[in-house]
Amino acid sequence: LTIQNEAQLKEIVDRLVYQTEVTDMHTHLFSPDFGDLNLWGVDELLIYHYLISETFRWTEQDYASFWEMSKTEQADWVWKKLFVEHSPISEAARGVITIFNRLGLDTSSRNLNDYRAQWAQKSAEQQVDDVMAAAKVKKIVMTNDPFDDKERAVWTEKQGNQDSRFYAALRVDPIVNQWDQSVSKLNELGYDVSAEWETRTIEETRRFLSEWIERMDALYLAISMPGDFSYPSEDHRSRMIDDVIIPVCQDKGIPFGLMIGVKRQVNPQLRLAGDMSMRSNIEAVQNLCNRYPDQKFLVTMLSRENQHELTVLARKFRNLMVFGCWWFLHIESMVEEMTRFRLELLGTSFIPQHSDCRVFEQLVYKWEHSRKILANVLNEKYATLMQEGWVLTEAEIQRDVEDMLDVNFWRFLGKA
Ligand code: FIX
Ligand code: ZN
Repeated sequence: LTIQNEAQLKEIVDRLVYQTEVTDMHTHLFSPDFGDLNLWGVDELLIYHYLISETFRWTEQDYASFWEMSKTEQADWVWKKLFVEHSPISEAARGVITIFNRLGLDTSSRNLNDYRAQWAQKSAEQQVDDVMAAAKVKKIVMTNDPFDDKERAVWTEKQGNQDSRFYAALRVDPIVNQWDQSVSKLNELGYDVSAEWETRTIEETRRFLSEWIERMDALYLAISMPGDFSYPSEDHRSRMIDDVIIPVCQDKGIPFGLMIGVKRQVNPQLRLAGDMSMRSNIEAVQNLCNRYPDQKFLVTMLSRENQHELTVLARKFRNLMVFGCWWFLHIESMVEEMTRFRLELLGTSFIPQHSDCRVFEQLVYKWEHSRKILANVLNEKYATLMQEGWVLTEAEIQRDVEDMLDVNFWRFLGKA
């Protein structure tokens, strides 16, 4: 079925982009198997760290007294400052309103206790089903950390993840970025490592990763790197990557995911909300892709200034998959800019978005806001092709959209 005109094109592109079920390849969500690690509900939505840092801009209140409050009190405070005393215009605040509206709440009432009462009628399992249906997300990749005592207990003492819609990604930040603290933790878990970088330590750290990849059935190893990450370098990071991470990834046939450009804790008083972005040196990624052509790298970067060169680099290395508009880039203007030049440089061979959700209902707004932009940019690109006499079919557009929202990720993993 060929597309006849631009009105029909728009109907088809919008429908496909809004309806195609997504694989969300990086989140901080958990399946209901993980009990209260699965965050959901209106209070959790309001105390999302993005909103906490925005709220503090409107008050002189000291940080400590905020952290001493109960969750409900914190949520009341965020609601008052960001939704009552000011309009919820920022991306994160607007997102809450999108969620309320899509889940059928009356956004005009502004009555937080009514919203709470409506949420109280749900179970975690029900809400996970309803939100995945509303957001049209079919597969969710979690962020999994064996050093987290609560999470580890679910994997080792309970059933682990039994929900086939959820997948694991093994986070390796501590062993790469905080080796000194990790040594004792690994010892506690039964791995014979020492602070010295010697054969036994290397073998045992490999064994740690291999065993946890198997236990979790992890799709990839993941890390966030500071903006000053350089590779190769005479430092622990390069040693860990060369001697442990890459050999294990190669052995298991899984990608290494790098999220580069964080400056952690520029304001520690804000806790999780206290991190900043930082420009990075793209050569680290170039050198990794070059040294390990058989190893796949999933990469996203946090500063706007690195985006264009990262996309150009993906033209040079097929083992590099660019993904998502991360964190402070997950705002309308940046998603639009990045999606546009990524399409212009790479065609459809990238992963335009991941949600990074921490609270379950956020899937609704993060995906809807991004789909809207993707649909607009795609409409424009297909329209210019049609103007040149190129004949498009609905099936071709469906293929392209499915690639970007779902299949590119699995194909890169060798699982599609
Ligand atoms: O390192 C990460 O995976 C980051 O996404 C998080 O640490 C960050 O706090 C976040 O939630 C960003 O969206
Ligand atoms: Zn994240």
